[in-house]
Amino acid sequence: MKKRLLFLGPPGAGKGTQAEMLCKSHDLLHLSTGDLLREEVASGSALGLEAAAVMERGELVSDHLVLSIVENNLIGNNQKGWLLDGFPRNVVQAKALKVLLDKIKQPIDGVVLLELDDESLIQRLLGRGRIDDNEEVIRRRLGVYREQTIPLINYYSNQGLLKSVKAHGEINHIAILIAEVLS
Ligand code: B4P
Repeated sequence: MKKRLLFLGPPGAGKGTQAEMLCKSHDLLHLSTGDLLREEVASGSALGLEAAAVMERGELVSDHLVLSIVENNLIGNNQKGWLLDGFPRNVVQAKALKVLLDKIKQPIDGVVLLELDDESLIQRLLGRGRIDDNEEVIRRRLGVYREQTIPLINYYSNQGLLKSVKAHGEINHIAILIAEVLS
């Protein structure tokens, strides 16, 4: 199975849910920029306070902050592979990631796009109820996804790396579909 992976998809598509399962079963390092940012917020650091306000509005945290978090966690990792969940989220982040991965000689070998319709996304996120999971903020996050993250679909598809998976239905069924496209 491919071992250096990205998960792309709209908020609520299940990136975090599926990434956790796949990383456990295949001993991959799971790097979720959303989780790492929430840890930064919980620590009460100055950077965390800045990130909290941005996340509560449903916007993207600065590329600089996210990139330094990813770099710190990827360099020195000695697991068999890694899965970046929710990163990159725009073309600037994708290009910076390429520079980093070229430096450490660990190219991406697969990108999984989880696809789900807006109404299902909204229902899932309202059901979870995190601070940024109210309807107004969810709609803003979907807008940010369309404007900034969707261009990455062509970016990775042009490199022959993209595999799409329909992310509706049972969690275990989706996990099987993901394993199939990565085998
Ligand atoms: P993230 O933490 O990445 O969260 P997400 O995209 O909203 O959720 P995800 O797709 O992982 O959904 P999940 O599995 O949890 O981002 C939050 C914020 O952090 C962003 O808005 C941004 O501000 C900031 N951020 C993160 N990365 C950034 C970056 N690179 N640059 C800048 N800013 C960044 O699933 C959602 C719910 O659905 C859960 O309740 C789950 O249980 C449920 N679910 C999952 N699969 C299901 C299924 N098959 N059926 C039914 N329910 C399901």
